[in-house]
Amino acid sequence: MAQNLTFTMIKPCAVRNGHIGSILKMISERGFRIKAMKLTHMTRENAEAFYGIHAGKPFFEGLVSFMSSGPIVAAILEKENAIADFRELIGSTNPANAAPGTIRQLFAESFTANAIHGSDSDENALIEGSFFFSQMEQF
Ligand code: IDP
Ligand code: MG
Repeated sequence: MAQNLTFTMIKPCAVRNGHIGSILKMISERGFRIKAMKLTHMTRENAEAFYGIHAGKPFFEGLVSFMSSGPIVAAILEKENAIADFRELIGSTNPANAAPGTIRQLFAESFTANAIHGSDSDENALIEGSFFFSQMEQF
């Protein structure tokens, strides 16, 4: 896949708390273009599969319950250097360590309920985007 795409989810906590608009504004102002987007709801099975790499870790059960607890916004974003720039925009996984002005620092509720997902590599962006968008390979 081209190196200018990433996959994101606005997680259930941020949707519940009414932050979709604020987060999309930050994403847009940082220069990302939305290539595909939908409001959807992961089942427990979807969340177990999506986060399969974390199976067996102490936080896995809580993560799966949380991610299937309400609607999410899934999206494919395009920008030069998308993976790294988006990880910078969202901030550290643990919001307690997230830099000021990052999405997680502003909107996270907890380590697990940390407002937003961002892919960590081009390869995973393709895998994760394909999980939600059948046309992923065409972008
Ligand atoms: P990332 O989302 O920043 O890439 P990962 O290590 O891939 O972080 O973990 C996936 C998600 O699992 C995190 O975004 C967070 O919601 C949750 N998570 C990761 N590590 C912990 C932890 O130590 N405690 C609680 N939740 C965690
Ligand atoms: Mg990750």
